Amino acid sequence: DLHGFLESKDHELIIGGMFPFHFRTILQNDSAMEEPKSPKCEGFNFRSLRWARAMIFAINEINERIDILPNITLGYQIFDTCFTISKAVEGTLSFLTGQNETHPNFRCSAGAPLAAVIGAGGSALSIATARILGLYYFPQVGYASSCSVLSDKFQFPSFLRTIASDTVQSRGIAELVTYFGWTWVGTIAADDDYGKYGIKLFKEEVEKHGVCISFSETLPRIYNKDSIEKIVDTIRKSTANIIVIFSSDIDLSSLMEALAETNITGKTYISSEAWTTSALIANPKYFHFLGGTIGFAVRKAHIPGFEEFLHDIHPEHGNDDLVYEFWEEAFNCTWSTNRASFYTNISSEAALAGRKRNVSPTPCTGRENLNASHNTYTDVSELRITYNVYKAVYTIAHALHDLHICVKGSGPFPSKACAGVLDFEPWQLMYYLKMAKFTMFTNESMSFDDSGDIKGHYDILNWQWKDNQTMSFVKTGHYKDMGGTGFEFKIANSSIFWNTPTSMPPRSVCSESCIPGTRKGIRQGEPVCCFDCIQCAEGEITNETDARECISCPSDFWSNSHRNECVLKEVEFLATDEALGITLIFLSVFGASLVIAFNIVYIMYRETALVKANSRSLSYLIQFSLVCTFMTSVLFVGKPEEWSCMARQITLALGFSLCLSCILGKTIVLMLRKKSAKSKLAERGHEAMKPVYQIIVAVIGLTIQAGICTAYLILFPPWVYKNMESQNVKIILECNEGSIEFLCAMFGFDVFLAILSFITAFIARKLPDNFNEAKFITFGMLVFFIVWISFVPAYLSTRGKFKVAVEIFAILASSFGLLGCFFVPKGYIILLKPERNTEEIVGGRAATNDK
Ligand code: TCR
Repeated sequence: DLHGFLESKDHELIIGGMFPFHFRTILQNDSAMEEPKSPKCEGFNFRSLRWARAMIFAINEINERIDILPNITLGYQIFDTCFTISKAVEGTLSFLTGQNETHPNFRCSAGAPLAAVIGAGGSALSIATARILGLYYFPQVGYASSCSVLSDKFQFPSFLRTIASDTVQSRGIAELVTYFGWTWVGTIAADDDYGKYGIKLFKEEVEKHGVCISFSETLPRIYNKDSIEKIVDTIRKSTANIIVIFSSDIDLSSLMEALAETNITGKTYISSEAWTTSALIANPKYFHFLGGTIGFAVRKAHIPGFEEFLHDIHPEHGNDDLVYEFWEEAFNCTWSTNRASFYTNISSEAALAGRKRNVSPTPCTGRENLNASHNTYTDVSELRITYNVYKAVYTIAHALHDLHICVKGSGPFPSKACAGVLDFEPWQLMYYLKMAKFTMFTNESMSFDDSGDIKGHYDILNWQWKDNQTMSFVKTGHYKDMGGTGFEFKIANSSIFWNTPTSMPPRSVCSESCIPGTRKGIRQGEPVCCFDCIQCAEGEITNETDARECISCPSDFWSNSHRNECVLKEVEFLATDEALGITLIFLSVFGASLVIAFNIVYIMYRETALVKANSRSLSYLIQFSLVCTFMTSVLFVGKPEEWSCMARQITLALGFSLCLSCILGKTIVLMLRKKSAKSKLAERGHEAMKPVYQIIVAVIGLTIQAGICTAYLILFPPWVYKNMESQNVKIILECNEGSIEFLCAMFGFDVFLAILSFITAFIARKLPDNFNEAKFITFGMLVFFIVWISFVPAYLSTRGKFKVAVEIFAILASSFGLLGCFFVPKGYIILLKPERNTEEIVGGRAATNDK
């Protein structure tokens, strides 16, 4: 049962190795009736034979070198793990016991001490074996076990590896995904520590950058049609175009087989290191959907002399069953001795597809030419894990060498002791392994950090079609761990082949990003990357893409129609250059000029009876006040200013109060005259009828109003107010009246005067003289009331600049009303009916004249 590759020679130290020469163990019909046997394996793995050969090659090299372990020959002992934990544990126990109770596959020079173990391939196996070896602090150097938990030195104290932890790779893949702006990715993990931890780390990393996971699937450990179908279905249904797969090629093959039968295309796969350069997956029949795959791979190296060494293999030169099996697989023939059947009778390809191998009738001759056949074993174009194995051997050799050259008296161990190279304790070698520092022939410097890992350095490979029949892995970038959280990420976009219809990088987002003016609206129960874009409400904007919230515009601003900018609100007021404003100004100027015209007529005809009959100064005062009221409406037009706000209300109130108190004076006189005519108290009545008293009434009225106005201006002056509430899109520039109470008092007083005049005029209306002046005044007052009563609802129901216009209309209407009722009839007589302008007709009371 002992087999070895090396010619017999005395070996002083043994290095153990564990490689997955087979894909799986054969399911055994369990029976408790017989002694249990170690299960057989099936599916020959060419790739790991190359790895194992690299180990032997490195050992041979070291044995020949005189600078490393010059007088010591290394041997090896290699076990097949069959990609199964139980087999790996079995091998480990054999290493530790040194017994051949369990069957070792490769063994050389039994009896020599075992220095360290290289292996055991996949992480799950290494975790299992490292727990056992860790109990004895037995050195183990992994070459492909990259799972992050193996960095934990508390659990795995004696485990070192020549591959970086997956933390780095996951971070690198996350970087790649964010680099291309993919925010919607699916993940598939193998059902082992490698897949699960790798995807977990990837997710953690990628979620920091706001990427969402569309689906997470786990590949079944043991082939299961239903679960594979389910995964295929998920991939088909998902809108994610990027799928990250963390799995070994062996576990992945059944999924790829299933995918090849569907017509799912347009997906870009991101491969983890374990299947990036796998010949099993990079198969031409998968190319239509796997082309364009981007993968991470550990550094590769060209090992000089290794190719020749690989070819230097022949079953009849060594005496190992494995080589017979290899030969049968490579040349599809059968050895008459049928030695290989010890291991398997199902070929690798056939085994993977679940078919029975049809035993080839061609007998092997031993003269088959390995150079002519191309298989994974002889392919030296992608020596990556192979190089890791090579490095692992060198690490052990260097550590042994350091241990060997220890100078007595200055050693690292208690009381400065050294360890003997042929009788050291495992922990003593462990010490040197951790401290190992050397440079490989590739100039790569090797050293381990505290967790026994090396620095991550990955090539980023792109799967491209070469000559329409082979897949080539084109290096398009690299990812390098710089320690801490630093890294170097470079990718040459132009050299990437994308398997998309446009040959452009695929997009993979759940929802396209929201343009400025819209915000992200979450969809209940869906990942954050899936959202609806909702337009901002009026008055709110967003000026960036993918905004979460709209921001309200500042108070002077309003949103534009695209909702991506705040624009200054339009300021509204009754301007002097718009039609309405001009018309109103024109009307008021016209009214004022009419009044002035009457004034001129009065002056010109001042000696006529009619003018004389009415006290002249009072008439002039009324004319003056009407000019004032007419002109105040001009103050209402134009941009409101502090002064115009104050002036408009004051002049209006004062103007009306002057006008009305003059009229009141007049109507009082008329009323008294009527009374005195009745009561024959003519003389006393005359007293009261003196124009002076009329003026006094006017002055009193004006003074009271002036008092109210002053108090108003001092206590609560009106101010310019930007009204933003009543309309969103506009700022209405208006005068805020300050105190409504005072305003009411002012105009209330005017109304009070008007009511008094109305009453007095009404009483005096039947007075025959003065050509019915009282009647006209009554009528004028009525006009005044009607105008201002209708003003209130009109004013309250209008907005913005029309509010002001309504007020102007009221002012103009009442002023015209007063003008019309007061001066027009008189003017008519003075100008057109001078024959009636005689003392008799006017009333013959010259005494009322103010002269
Ligand atoms: N780490 C994997 C196994 C693995 C592998 C590979 C297997 C890696 N690279 C290449 C075959 C070929 C990386 C693990 O399980 O840790």
